[in-house]
Amino acid sequence: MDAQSTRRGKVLVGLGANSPGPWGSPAKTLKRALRELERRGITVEAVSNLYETAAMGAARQPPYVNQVALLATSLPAPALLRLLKQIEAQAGRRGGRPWGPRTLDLDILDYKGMTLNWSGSRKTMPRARVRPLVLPHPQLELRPFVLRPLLDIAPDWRHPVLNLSAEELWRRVKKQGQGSVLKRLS
Ligand code: PH2
Ligand code: MG
Ligand code: MG
Repeated sequence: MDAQSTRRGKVLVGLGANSPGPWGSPAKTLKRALRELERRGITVEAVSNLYETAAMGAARQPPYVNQVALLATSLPAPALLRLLKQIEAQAGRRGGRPWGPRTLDLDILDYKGMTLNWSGSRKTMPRARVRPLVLPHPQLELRPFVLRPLLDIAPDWRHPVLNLSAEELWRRVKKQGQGSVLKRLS
């Protein structure tokens, strides 16, 4: 990891849940996850509204609650990822199918503008058991459930590879008719 990663900087994280767990409903679980991050020394600088979104990419499953948060941290990306996985486990997340229902999903969408293992908007996700960290998060540019909440807190954020803003990406997915998401919950 280069020196940039140990400086305090901005990180975007996507939160999602579509199954109740030990922390309660999906909405309660997301709220608690943000508290856990703060308890571990991460600054939560901004949070989006909550959105109820149709499950994408997997056979019939309950709708998700999704949110995006802007964090500030000096943790290097791999350490932050480990922390997110710990919080997912605390929230009752167990292995399961890669895109199956989950009590909590925490994804690093953007880590200080860094690019790592990114190989384009692939149609398929790697199914390997241990997946390498990919930055920015793969396919975020195709996902209304990420782009809409992102727009709440960082409309001018630019995709580090595609160099399009959140606003431009959101307009693109809406035009392609993939924007069937969304009910604002908060
Ligand atoms: N996450 C997935 C797969 N599909 N669909 C919605 N609406 N929201 C998600 O967070 C989501 C999904 C894999 O992580
Ligand atoms: Mg995810
Ligand atoms: Mg995930």
